[in-house]
Amino acid sequence: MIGMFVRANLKPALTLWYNNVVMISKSTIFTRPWNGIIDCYRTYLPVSNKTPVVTLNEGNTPLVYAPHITKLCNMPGLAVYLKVEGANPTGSFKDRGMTVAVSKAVEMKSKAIICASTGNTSASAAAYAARARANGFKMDCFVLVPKGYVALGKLSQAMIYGAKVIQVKGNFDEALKLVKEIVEKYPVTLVNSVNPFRIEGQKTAAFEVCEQLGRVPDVLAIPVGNAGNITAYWKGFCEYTRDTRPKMIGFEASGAAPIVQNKIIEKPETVATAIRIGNPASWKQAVNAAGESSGFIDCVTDDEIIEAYKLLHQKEGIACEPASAASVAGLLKSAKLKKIQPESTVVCVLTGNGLKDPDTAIKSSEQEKLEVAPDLKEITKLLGF
Ligand code: AN7
Repeated sequence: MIGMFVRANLKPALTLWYNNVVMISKSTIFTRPWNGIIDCYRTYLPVSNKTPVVTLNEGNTPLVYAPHITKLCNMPGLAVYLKVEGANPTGSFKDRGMTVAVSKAVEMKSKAIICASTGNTSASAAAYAARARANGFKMDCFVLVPKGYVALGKLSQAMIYGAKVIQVKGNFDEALKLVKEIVEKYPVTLVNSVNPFRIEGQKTAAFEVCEQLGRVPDVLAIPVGNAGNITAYWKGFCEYTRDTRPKMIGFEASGAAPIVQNKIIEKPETVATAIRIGNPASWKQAVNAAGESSGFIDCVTDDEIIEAYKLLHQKEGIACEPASAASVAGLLKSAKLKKIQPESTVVCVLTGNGLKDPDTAIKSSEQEKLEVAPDLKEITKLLGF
């Protein structure tokens, strides 16, 4: 009854469902549509049959082999895979957490959600609030974002999904402090990753990685901002299997590296605005994940981030936003320093979609803007023929 990819030590629900395919025997395969992470991993999540599931069919994102990055690491037997979380409904991993957080908010009769955000959380919250309304519930969405430091795609998402967007003349850390004060006094649910339901939902990405790979990876490389996602992946791996766990290696941007520097950064700065965070809410949990897994948390410069961002697009054909490229930049840095073992299977998490930040894409592309008359000769000359 067990397919070739399914390991003997998996728990029942995971043994039964391999990527939404139930393998009865090698010759009999039943499939059903993908209905999101709560549907697939229900037994691992804090939901009951009374929870009204608010979903956009998030999850089930591609895991893609990366031949060029594998080669660049220059280590015998190493293999690098990319978990493309930009393929989620609003273009980031936040959707995994938001489906659980908003479903639970609805279950608890909440009528409004709020978050502080560097952009992706606000886009996701706005979308799932809209979906809750579609399901017949009252659900307002309020988002506080740092003015001038949110990528264009994300800001436009929060606005068109119908959230009330408040641009704060301050940074993310200040905005988070404010929303924490607001939820103390007013009837509104906080959906930042300090909400434990967010972590529960996001841990499902670790389940998927193991299922898609057919094994637990040796190393998981991940960007670190507010440190919720590294916390969630570690929880997921710990729940998935007892005997093998990956080394968790997390990467902050060097201008916003409170964990690496072991101090709060009052004025964080980085091109990767998603992780422009100076006082991460899940700081301790991130340090714990790195420590328990024999991994580490390091930082990468903006130049290293942009270099990885360009090579992901140009040498792998895989799009992501700058913050996501921190995982690959970090892996390349670590491989060079021999902090990765040969023969390792490495998964880099690409947290957000490339279309989120068109400004940085255009700035980084170094393409000349070629403009000509509609003239065949002129054009073929430009093409080099
Ligand atoms: C693309 O949206 O914090 O370490 O407010 O958007 O779990 O914070 C975004 C974070 C990495 C870091 N990559 O994840 C927000 C927000 C992308 C992100 C991170 C974020 P955490």
